[in-house]
Parts: sequence; structure tokens; C-alpha cells
Amino acid sequence: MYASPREFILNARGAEPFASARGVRVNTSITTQLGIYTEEGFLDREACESLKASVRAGSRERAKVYEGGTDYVLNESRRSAVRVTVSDTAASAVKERLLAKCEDFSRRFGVGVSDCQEPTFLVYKPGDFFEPHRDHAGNQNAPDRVRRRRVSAVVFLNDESAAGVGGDYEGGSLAFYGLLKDPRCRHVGIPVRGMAGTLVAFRSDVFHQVSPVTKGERFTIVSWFF
Ligand SMILES: O=C(O)CCC(=O)C(=O)O
Repeated sequence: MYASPREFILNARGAEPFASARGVRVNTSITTQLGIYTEEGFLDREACESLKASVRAGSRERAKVYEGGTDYVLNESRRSAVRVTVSDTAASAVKERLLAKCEDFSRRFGVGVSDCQEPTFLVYKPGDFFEPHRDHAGNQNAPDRVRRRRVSAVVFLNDESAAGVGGDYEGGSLAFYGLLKDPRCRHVGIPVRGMAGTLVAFRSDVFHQVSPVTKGERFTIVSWFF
């Protein structure tokens, strides 16, 4: 196990983590066995289109990152993405759908969760990425909202495709590290395919990354259960 996310990143960099996730397709029955929950059709296509319209109309700021202090900071060498504030109606509709997963997630991940944080809407343009990180790493000095996280959720609003055409994007793989027990595999990123409407959930202490988007725009919503 790594002492800190930074140590992991330095190790992972040496092993070119982005390359390990590129172009690989892993069946969801395998990722499920490895502790990554995937639900296709969590949102239907119409809901995804309407949420993307809300994102386009929302106000944008550069996404920040938590680096162990008392608050989030802007560090675009670790995370490059845009965070969008959408209408209360759109945000509450998503939160309501997510809250319906509390019971299932409590059982599935063996943690008691009864609420989730306000959904965060993200846009990644070509070149944007998020380096390997954990959403909660046991740091007791972390702000409350980081310390309480038990389960992380990502909802995809558009499709990852090889061509990155139409409303799709290319690159931008969400990949997980440390799921395979064999120490030789610790730098192997296991990607899940982004598909509009799919919900992916995992324990918040699992290392994950978003590799650089190479074409199109990638739209996701993230939230954390506690
Ligand atoms: O956009 C994503 O797919 C994941 C973002 C993420 O890892 C995070 O916000 O912690």
C-alpha cells in the first residue's frame, strides 16, 4: 500500500498509467467482482440530453483538487477540468435519483450510508484529465465533506467511443488501481467504459484516474455517499 496519494502518483507515473488504460475493454462482470458497481440506464438518454443542456447553460469554474490541507486548491498539473453550477432543479433531480441508491450501496459496500453530497457536474475538454487519486484517504484533518466520504459515484452523460464523433468523446477513461491482488499488477489501471446514463460506484478509498480526453467533450456528474 502507498503511504500517500502523492507516492502512488509518482510510482504510477513511472509505469505510464495512462497507457495501461488506453483502448482496453473490461467486461463489467469482471469489474463488479473487483468491487466496482456499474448500472447501465441509471439515467435514460433523454435525461442525459436535458442535463447536458443544463450544463451548457450553467456557470463554469476550473475544478479544484484536495491536496491534504484544510481546503481545495487549484492545481492543473493534477486535475484539469471544468466544474459547472447547474440550476437547483437539475441538481436536485440528480440528487434524488442518487439518494435512492443509499440502501443498496450500504449493503453492497458494507458501509452505512444515508445521504450524498450535492452532485458536482464536470466537463472535460481535449487535454483535460484527473491524475490518480482517492476521494477519501483517512486524513483526519481533511474538511468534513472529504472525511465523511464512503462511496463515490460517477454518472456518465455521454459515450466514450473510439472515434469521439457526434456527442461522444475519445480518451477520458475512468480507470481504477489496486483492485488486483497481485503486486505486479498494482500499476494496471482497470478502465470502465463511459456510456450515457451509466452509474459507476466504488469505495471512496480506491485509487482512480481520468486519462486525458483526446477528442470531444466528456460530461460526468460525481457525488459521494456518507
Ligand atoms: O469524472 C470522472 O469520471 C471522475 C471524477 C473524479 O474522479 C472525482 O471527481 O473524484
